[in-house]
Amino acid sequence: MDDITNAEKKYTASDIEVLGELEGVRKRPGMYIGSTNLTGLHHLVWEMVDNAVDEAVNGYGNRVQVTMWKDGSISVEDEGRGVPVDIHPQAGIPAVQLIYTTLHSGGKFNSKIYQTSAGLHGVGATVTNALSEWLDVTVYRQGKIYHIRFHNGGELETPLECLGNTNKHGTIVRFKPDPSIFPNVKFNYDTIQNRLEEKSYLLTGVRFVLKDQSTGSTAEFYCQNGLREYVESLNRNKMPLGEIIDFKGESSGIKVEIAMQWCLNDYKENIYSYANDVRTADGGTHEQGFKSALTKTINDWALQNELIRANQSLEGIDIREGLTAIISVKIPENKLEYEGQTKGKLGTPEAGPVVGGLVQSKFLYFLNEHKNFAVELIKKCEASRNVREAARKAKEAARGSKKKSVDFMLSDKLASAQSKDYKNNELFIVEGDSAGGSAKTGRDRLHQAILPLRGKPLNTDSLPLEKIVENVEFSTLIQTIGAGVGSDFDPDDSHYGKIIIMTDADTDGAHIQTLLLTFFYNYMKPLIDRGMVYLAQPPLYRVYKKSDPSKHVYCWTDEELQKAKAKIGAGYGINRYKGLGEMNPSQLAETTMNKETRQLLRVTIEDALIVEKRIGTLMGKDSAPRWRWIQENVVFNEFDSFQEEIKGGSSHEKQ
Ligand code: 1YM
Repeated sequence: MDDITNAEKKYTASDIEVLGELEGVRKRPGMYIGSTNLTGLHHLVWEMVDNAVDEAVNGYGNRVQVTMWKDGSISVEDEGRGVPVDIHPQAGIPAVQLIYTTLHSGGKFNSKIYQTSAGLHGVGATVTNALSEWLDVTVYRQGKIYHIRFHNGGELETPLECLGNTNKHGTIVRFKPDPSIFPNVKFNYDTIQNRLEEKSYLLTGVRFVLKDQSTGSTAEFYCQNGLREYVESLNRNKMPLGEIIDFKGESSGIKVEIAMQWCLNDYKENIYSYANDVRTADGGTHEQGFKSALTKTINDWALQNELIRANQSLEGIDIREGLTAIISVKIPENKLEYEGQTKGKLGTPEAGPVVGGLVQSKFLYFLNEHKNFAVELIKKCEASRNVREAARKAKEAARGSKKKSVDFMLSDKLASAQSKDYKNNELFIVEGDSAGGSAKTGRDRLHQAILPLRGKPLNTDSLPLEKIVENVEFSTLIQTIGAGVGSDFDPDDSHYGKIIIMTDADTDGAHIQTLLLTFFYNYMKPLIDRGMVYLAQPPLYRVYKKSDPSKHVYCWTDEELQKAKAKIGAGYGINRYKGLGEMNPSQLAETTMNKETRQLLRVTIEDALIVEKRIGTLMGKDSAPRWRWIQENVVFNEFDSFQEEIKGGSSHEKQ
């Protein structure tokens, strides 16, 4: 303990350096956590969860708890060895203090074969500290309880102290994010819950607990069958073809685990890959190895069993339609490579052949053992190919010789933009003919096109593409965008840089938004990934001066309404807009369409995985839970730095 009291030392050169590093993180948070929107905010939690999980993976403790507190702080707790507290020989300060205040201390303590931390390699503790109003670390280690506290972005507030004896071991980190860094400091229960659930599938045997002290909600995730349960949960609301297939293997020091299942009423490929338990959203060598081996194995088997001829081989894209697959690889630190700036794409070359070899041997064995299934699967792949070819022919026909007649066919509904500068063109999909009329009159003809929708669009979830192309509204939309559909969709061909959904601000409008977003998500997902889909934001009120109505203010929220009333002063009148149709063309243009004055919300999907899992439930007959879910999970934001989440009900029950 003497050592620890010595830590209350005076200001030294190394302290100045520390402050410089923390200041660096505060100046450029984006470099460390990507952004300061909600994704960045939650990154702070993932860093702490990863540190706790690393400890469990190394065999110390098997329970990780996250608690959301009423004061807006959050804590992460593990039952590991406790962060070391002894004085670091060179730095002369307790190890825990060093770990939480310097950017390069992590590596010195981390001597693991498989680096699992999501990107920050042990500097996560410092980054979280630097971006917090305050942060408390409580360590239960070797029979003692220790505590240290930082404030104002990592400044030491309470030096390490010993609080007494204990027979527990582990670490609790509690922190409150700094509101001067994050525009929105409210943690989202669902986001955290989903991340913990995902972790529980990857790390079998670790129990994850989430508690929200404000609402009393709790969730617990524990799983023994790993990836099988993961696939099961993703396919919960679908019609599977055959059972879940899984296999494991290891070669060249790389461990591989795969689980997969095809579904009949899903038309996407749902492949989620991980390297050392961190999601590789952009795939990489492991995913590539999986895909090539899958294609080869199925074609070889089909050929051998005379189900296809030599020149008729099936394409990967048709084989993967409706497939849900989880690929998890564990790669030793010295072989771990990523491609590009982010950690989204695995680069380790050996991972390809290791995964591929495993799939070829084990999946071939499986097909031989399950001949009926194999025959059904190949039939399904052929059906996918036929549909895809029909769609391609239709697209070529539309693009090529028949171009004029397509324009003609569209012309009665679509008011097209004059410019051919596609990137700067905008397509407004407008609810109702009357609003469509106003929008046509009020728009910027050079760059804005209007496509009015009559009534509710078709619910496209689980519908085969053939049925969707038969639907007039959707076939018009597909042709208007001009970039194909489904596996054939190429966002580079889009005739519009922004696709803007403009509906009334009521439940019908919300339902139409959901139905259109479902279609974009299932059949034109790259549009969402590239941030090309937006929701228009018509104002809810106009407050004007009765004696001079040219003096007026538009309001989008009740708060703005109160301010506007005060601003206009005595003798004000209020228009409450129930729908787009209540505005005249110039009002609609000024408030909702004009680039200079409108507000747009960009649609981004925080985590496609969450959407995938939930969308089946969402697209049921009852629209209320669906809309609530969209409100809670789809983040609508205009700029990356300004992220607004439209909150629905406060319930957090699992759907
Ligand atoms: C809620 C957060 O950080 N637990 C935790 C962290 C560490 C240790 C134990 C630990 C590691 C080692 C030896 C070792 C450490 N993390 C770091 C760094 N929970 C939480 N529990 N003894 C204890 O790796 O050898 C350093 S120690 F740098 F990654 F942050």
